[in-house]
Amino acid sequence: MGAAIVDSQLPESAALADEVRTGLQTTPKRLSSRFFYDAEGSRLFAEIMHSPDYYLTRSEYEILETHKADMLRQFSPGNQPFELVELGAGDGLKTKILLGFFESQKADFTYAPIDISADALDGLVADVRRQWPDLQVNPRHDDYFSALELLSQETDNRKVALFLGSNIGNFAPDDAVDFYQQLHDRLQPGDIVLTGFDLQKNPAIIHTAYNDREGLTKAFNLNLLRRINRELEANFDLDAFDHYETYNPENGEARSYLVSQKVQTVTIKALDMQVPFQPGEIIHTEISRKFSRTQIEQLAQQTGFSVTAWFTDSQGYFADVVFER
Ligand code: AVJ
Repeated sequence: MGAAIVDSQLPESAALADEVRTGLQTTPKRLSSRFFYDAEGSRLFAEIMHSPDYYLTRSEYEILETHKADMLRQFSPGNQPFELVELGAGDGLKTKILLGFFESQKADFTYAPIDISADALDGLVADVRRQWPDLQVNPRHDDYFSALELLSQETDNRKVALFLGSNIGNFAPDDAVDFYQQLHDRLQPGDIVLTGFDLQKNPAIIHTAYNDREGLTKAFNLNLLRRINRELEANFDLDAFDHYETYNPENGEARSYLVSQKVQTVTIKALDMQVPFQPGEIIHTEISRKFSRTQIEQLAQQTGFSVTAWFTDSQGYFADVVFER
């Protein structure tokens, strides 16, 4: 049997308390998207990935299906063993394309999925172990930053870090540079990072992806308030907040907000806090950044990586890019 899930005992509830205490006392109010992924949030995100308006998942799925053989050649020239480490694995929907193909080719690799959602990770690990009982799986319940440690562990095998799904889009530009610099510091020469970048495109298409007709993105965004109600004994009235999305094609930033529909005061008992809202006042909850090819090449260059492969879907909506250390 495989090893148990390594849990860093993230004090997630303490982190949420800190975030809410500072974020709701700042002007404009803000809460980090990292707190979206409780059990319900992970479930809603899985639904978003299947929704017709959220093109990102379909585009990346197509890329992985089409280029899985090229990717294996990149990761494992001459069949050399490698360690696949996935940052923010989620339910692994897309990664399973690679795992299944790599297994069918008898590639010599191990798989270390890392995710902040214990529920998503448990499901993924159970699935992977059922489908490929011979694959060595080393899961870790953790955030991206602690996951960097795993990448600095010295081994003889090449490390291949997967950072799929445009998770990179949640970083502010400076934080993205900082993160790749940290990856560069921890990896060895020859190691690889495969990143999924959502590309800049017709702004209307992007806008709709975060304003889907089924209201899934709205439910996903509002779920953050439900989580705060439950974990911090707050009394947010979910009907008194709306979802609002902007996309700015000048800087490639999609931004999500929660909007107070009226004058109201929310009580957060666990923090002994009262939070007043004006009508129309926002809480900024997420950045989902879209990239140009030039920006991606600059990110690699600024942080010491070389771009060794560039895979895109037939519509040119999304790119999975190989950076080599
Ligand atoms: C999981 C961060 C890539 O930003 O597109 C989906 C999350 N937010 N709909 C994204 C999300 C709203 C998603 N990422």
